[in-house]
Amino acid sequence: MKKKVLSVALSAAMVASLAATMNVQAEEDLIVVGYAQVGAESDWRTANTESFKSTFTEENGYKLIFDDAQQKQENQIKAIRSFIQQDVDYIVVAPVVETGWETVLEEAKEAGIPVILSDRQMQVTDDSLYECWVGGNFIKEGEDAGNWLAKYLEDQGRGDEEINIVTIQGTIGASAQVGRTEGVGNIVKEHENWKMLDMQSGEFTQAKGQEVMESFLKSYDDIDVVICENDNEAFGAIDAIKAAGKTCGPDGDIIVISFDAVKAAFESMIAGDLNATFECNPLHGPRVAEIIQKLEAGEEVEKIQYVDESYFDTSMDLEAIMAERAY
Ligand code: GZL
Repeated sequence: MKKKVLSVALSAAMVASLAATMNVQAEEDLIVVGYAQVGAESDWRTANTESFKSTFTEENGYKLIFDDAQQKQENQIKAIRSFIQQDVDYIVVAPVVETGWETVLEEAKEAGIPVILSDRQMQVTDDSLYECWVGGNFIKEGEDAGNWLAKYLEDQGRGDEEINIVTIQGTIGASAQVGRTEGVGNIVKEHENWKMLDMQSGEFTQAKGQEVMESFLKSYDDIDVVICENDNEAFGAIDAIKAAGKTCGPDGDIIVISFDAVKAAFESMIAGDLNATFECNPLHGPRVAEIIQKLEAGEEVEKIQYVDESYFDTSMDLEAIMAERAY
């Protein structure tokens, strides 16, 4: 009997020392993070998910529990409740829409589990329900797009022309949709010769973006500009424009502007279809890990943390820029 006990003890010691040499932390030492992701609706979302999965690894000291809500708020709420039941160390949420979160955030607070918001924001009366938010400045993205259009038209000698615009919005109620629509609207108001003919949601997807653009083209025969609230909607809109026998891009009938600046958007600009895309950096994984490390160390964290963003258009050396980008 003693020999057996001895051999078990020896093998346990060997496993522990092997783990130590391989820098693999024991399960109980890992920081457990539950991530309630929106879905997999766009190239941006894919890059955002990859950023979390490549950051929150066991070798980096984390155990990631990942949930894809397929763009449904009820699925995200279910995921948060499951994270609470599993007593994770941190809950991270990319909220599909801004409202309807108070109850489940109260439950997380009750359970003593800190919540971090990534990407989109939540509207809550008590902002102590979450530690902080990290993401894009959506209103600024919209205003930058509007100002880019004004300069582009000016440079084309169309500064005083009557300009008809349609907008394919994102998921209604999502921060990115709310902010981009507001931002573009702020600039449209500054130009009395611009007319916003129509706005409809394309749900941030290519298929719905194409469908909405098809309906716009049937309703209006004089569209000059389409604003797409993400790149995937723009890809769908471009397909619809071409199918209707019209052209788009720098020398086309319709100017196409979008948001995100994913790799496929660079390819579309290089192909001469998309005019410009306004960046919304999806690489939130490292930023959230930095926040968690600060919280672990008992440090204060900024409540609102914007990521760095830019824009890209066909006047730039897009091949060279694309070669340097991470997504
Ligand atoms: C922006 C993000 C948006 C992207 C879309 O931070 O919430 O959701 O712009 C994605 O591509 O679907």
